[in-house]
Amino acid sequence: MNKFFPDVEAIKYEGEDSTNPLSFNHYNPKEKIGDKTMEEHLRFSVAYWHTFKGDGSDPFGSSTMQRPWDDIKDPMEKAKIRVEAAFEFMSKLGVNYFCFHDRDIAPTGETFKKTNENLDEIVDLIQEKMDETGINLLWGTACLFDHPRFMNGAASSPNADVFAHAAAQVKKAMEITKKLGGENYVFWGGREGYETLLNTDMGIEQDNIARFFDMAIDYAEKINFEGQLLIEPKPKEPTKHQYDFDVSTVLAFLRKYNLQDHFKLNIEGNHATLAGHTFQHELQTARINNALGSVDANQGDMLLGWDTDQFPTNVYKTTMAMYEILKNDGLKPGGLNFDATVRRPSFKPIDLFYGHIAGMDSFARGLKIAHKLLEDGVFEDILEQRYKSYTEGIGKKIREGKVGFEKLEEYAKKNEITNSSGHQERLEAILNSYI
Ligand code: XLS
Ligand code: NI
Ligand code: NI
Repeated sequence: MNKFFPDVEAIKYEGEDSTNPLSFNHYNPKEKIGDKTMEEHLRFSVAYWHTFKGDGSDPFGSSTMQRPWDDIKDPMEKAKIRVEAAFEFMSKLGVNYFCFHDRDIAPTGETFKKTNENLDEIVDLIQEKMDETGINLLWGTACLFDHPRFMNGAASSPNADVFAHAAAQVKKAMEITKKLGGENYVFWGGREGYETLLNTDMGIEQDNIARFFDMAIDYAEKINFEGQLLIEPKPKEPTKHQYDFDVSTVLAFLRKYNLQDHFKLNIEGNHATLAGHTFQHELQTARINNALGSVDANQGDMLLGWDTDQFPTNVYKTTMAMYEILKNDGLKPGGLNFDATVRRPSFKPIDLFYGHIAGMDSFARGLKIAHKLLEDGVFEDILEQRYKSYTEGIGKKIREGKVGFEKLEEYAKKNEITNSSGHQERLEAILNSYI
């Protein structure tokens, strides 16, 4: 496989001093960090939509990207060439996983039936390439936001015919995900939200989404799909207010409808910041609720209020993300999916390699630093000290539910309080010394 990116050979780890832009400085797949190799920890995945479908168009201008399939006109031919190029790209990059939406891999046909036939043909080709390269499917999903029929949402649409169509589409997407051995299935509520409450009944819409999830659980069981079901929170865009706003909102939703045992969350860096949180906040909120399933590894731009889906290159953020992931005992069967796209002026095919290499190296560095932080027990020791008052005396009684307001009043009357400093600046300096 050396047809579409002839100038690039397999990307290798060359160590920190290498200046070869087509090498890894940090990501050394077989190197052990603690008890697992880097590739086992990181489980990198390429997002089919950005890397093989993204053309650089934005609301102000048309496509800029130069891609090996540009000259091919026939949509099915193009889809096949994309598959071939994709597997050459992923093999050379050395990732073990990829993710797709149904509509990324195959073009829509005149009818629903024809669309599914197109899908089946491409899925067979993908299967062949997966067998040939050993690359696996991290997750599949359905695109329920591009087609005009989803203008008012999919499962949350006020139009029951749209709900039915969305169900049929997800049914098929689950089938192909299973067929390809997908390890997870993702639900991102593309247009599940609203533009104005003047025409929206949130109660009905959310009940309907929950019904949709019930049906998905039933169908997964029926076809014996054993992958993890994931929900990906996002606060806004494309709608003004998305129902899966952030981790806490999704957890509350799952609990209200008694769905919590069936889903984990797929957390995206840029979606966290759009919701007014840090990436780490969202990861930790999921982790402490036993719901951290997978990660869409990207970053936003602090000055832009939308989902810029940039490659994650901020080492502070990748470090704290890996810190949470290590504390979660990994992501498996989830992984780190680069839901990220090269900037519009990074239009050369080689930029696809540069983008992924930058992201992979940033996460590999984050992994090494986070591992060291944990090994040295840096923050663990600090936390232990900080919450010590709950391990003995009155604090222990509070934790164990042995005292109420009256006992605490008695205690408070007799005891003076001595507070300790949070030492935030000192902690930030310690973190710096590790980075
Ligand atoms: C969009 C989402 C999307 C999901 C998959 O903002 O991140 O790409 O990851 O549907
Ligand atoms: Ni995403
Ligand atoms: Ni996104």
